[in-house]
Amino acid sequence: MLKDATLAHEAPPEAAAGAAQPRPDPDMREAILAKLRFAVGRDVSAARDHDWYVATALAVRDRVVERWLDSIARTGPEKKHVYYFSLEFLIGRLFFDTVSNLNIVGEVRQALAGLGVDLDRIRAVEPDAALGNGGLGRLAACFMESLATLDIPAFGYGIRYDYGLFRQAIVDGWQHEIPEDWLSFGNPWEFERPDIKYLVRFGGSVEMVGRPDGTIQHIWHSAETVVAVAFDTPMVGWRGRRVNTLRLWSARAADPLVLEAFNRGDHVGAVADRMRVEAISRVLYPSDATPAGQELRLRQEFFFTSASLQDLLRRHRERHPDFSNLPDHGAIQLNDTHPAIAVAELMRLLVDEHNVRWDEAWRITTATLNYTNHTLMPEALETWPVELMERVLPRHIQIIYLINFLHLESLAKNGEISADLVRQVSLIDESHGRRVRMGPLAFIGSRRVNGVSALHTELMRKTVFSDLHALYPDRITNKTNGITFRRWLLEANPDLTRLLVEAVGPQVLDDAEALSGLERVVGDPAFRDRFVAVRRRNKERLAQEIAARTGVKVDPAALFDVQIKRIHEYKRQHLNLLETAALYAAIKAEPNRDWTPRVKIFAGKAASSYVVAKLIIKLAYDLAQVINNDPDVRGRLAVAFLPNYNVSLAEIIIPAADLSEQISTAGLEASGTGNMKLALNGAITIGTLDGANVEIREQVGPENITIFGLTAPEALARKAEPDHASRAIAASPRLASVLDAIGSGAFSPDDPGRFAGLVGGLRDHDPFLVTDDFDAYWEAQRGLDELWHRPEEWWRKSLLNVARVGWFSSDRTIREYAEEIWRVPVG
Ligand code: 26V
Repeated sequence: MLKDATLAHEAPPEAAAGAAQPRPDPDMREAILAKLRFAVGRDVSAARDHDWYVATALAVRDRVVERWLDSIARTGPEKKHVYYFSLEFLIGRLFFDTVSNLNIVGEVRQALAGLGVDLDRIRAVEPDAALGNGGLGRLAACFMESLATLDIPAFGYGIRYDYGLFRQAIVDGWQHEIPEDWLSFGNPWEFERPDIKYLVRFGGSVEMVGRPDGTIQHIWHSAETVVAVAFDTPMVGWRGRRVNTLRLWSARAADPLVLEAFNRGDHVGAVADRMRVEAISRVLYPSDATPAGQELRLRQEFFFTSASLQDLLRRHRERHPDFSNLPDHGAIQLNDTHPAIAVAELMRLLVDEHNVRWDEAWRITTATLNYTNHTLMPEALETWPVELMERVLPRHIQIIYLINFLHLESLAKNGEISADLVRQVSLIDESHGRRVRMGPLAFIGSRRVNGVSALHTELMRKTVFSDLHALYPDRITNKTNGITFRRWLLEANPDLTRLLVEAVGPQVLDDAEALSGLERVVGDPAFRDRFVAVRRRNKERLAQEIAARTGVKVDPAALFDVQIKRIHEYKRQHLNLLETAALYAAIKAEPNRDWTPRVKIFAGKAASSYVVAKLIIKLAYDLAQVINNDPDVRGRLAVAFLPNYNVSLAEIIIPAADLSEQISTAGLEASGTGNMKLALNGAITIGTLDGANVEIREQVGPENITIFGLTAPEALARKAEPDHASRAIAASPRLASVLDAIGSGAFSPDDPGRFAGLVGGLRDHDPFLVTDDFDAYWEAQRGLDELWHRPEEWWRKSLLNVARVGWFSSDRTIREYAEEIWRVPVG
């Protein structure tokens, strides 16, 4: 029998983590006090929140280090390691994650309370480690946690950016970007390793020298040398079973360069060179819209890839006579094409630096590397101008040419190949200037290539990689994304977690599939009431946050309708906004109907150069201004755009969401992972048959998700019809009128033409099929309005979502990678 709701609520959140009732831990108290005094240099009487945060983090870190060293010690050198290469790790805060995974929340809370300090206050002081843009970077962070949880020896490799993803300020509805100086107060989680450093070279020329045996040696005379210095952050798995290393590289000028310049008397030049070198790890590129294309980005990609490869080759050589068994001891995962230069760099290191024969080096490379694709949008696929590569990486372009030659030659050997096929599968794109295509390079250099949802992987096989797939039919495999339940359930939603533990038992903390035990209680009214009460508290907390951040007051009893993700035309926040404006008009036209009270909640950043995305934010803001200030709709409709979406804000919004908006144009969202986080916390999804939504529908059952709109093949066909938008608009008076209103300035009286271009674009081409899906979306939303009036049914569906999404744990995803791609044992 379940206990009374209030009792459950009053239990400390750490009970959710399955800890025995916390025992007072004098060691923790003393450790915190010692850190405060001797590491922070403050007396108790003078200590502020930040000092307490650092002191506690350092005390906790000591316990992490014990397990970290232990993990390394018990992982014999012969054990196979996974190396996750990623330009992005979107980690968020580490303090509570670490404390929670070590199962010491209770001890830490008590120790702090005894010192008059509130754990929840000091944990909020920590800045987010925002070393990523969105889904791809957050996936890397979830994977690092699951790798440690599954006791798989692994390194994450990336860049230690001085500045993470910009902070978003909204000024009068317009996005402003503010540098994210996350390291300005220091970072208690990282260990600088001045002794672990590698030289990464750029530019110059290549000399060819004949060897006595007739082969040719290539000597790269580089123009510039950069030092990559390691910074290690421990990644703690669930229950602290294993601690892995996230190794991020920072760029430093090589001293000789400075000295030489000084000797020439060129102080200014020396400083400028130093700046240019250190710029490599200065800032994360904030675009997930179009590949950056600039030289600095290519330098970042090569910088961290080369340092990481040198690091793992060095470790291999300390234990093995040669590299022939490298694939038995390491598996490298390339997170998208950002580290795809690894194909050429690993070949160069093996052939040029370690004198491995080309064929043997190719065998080793293609048995070690694997590549994950995260988007099929043509404009997003990375290519680099040949001219730029020749200048920045002169030896690598030669290697790429040779790989390409051998690749095309092997096709020719296997039969006729047409000029067309060569054009399709060549690594060099000749269609608009000569460019190196990084996707095909990664494909050819990898043992396995994977997509991130079933639909996405199928589309990879049929579209972008169809020709390569025909040549290598076993290479592409699917690995549907997942999320770590520790952060997105246990830590973000402790009250729900506590309830779930009571309902299905503590094994749910270790095994996401145990959530299915909830099926037994979905019909129990007492349980449902408690579930609704937990959600209500989460919604009250979000309402407070909305008021604090935007001044908008919202009713926690209303349906919280949430769209949180990067702002993108393909994600179609503007479809949601058109529906919002249409709903506003409908409420005004029929004020006495029994409208379902809704709060439309948006959050997300736009790439700084993405003009339309910024205009979409402005539209959300302008709609909010009008709607929130109109007494006719008060209590029925409100709109809030929450500024500066990041991992920490997601942790507040997700547990409070009733409705999850996953409305991308079908075929364009590779997977989505926010969709999983929201369903796990009890939101019902309204979505298209896109990305992982397809598999969410399979898991939760079609009756527990609201699917609308064109399917991927339908969308493709519709887009080809030149007049699709005008026909859709002509067929929908509601759509026509909402477009007229927005386009003519009804929501922007200060600048009536502000949205004319946005609306004009929809009328003219509408490449993302907003107009085509509008009516179906409207109808789906009205169906949900009605469902909200039948709370028993709504909460049953909501609970069934929680019960049936265990499969989307990143533990399951990582287990699949481990078994099928990396071939490493799972603990
Ligand atoms: C997307 C787009 C779309 C519009 C045109 C240009 C462009 C460029 C890049 C991207 C996304 C870059 C990679 C990425 O973040 N992909 C995301 O990866 C997530 C993890 O696999 C996945 O859940 C998201 O669906 C996918 O967008």
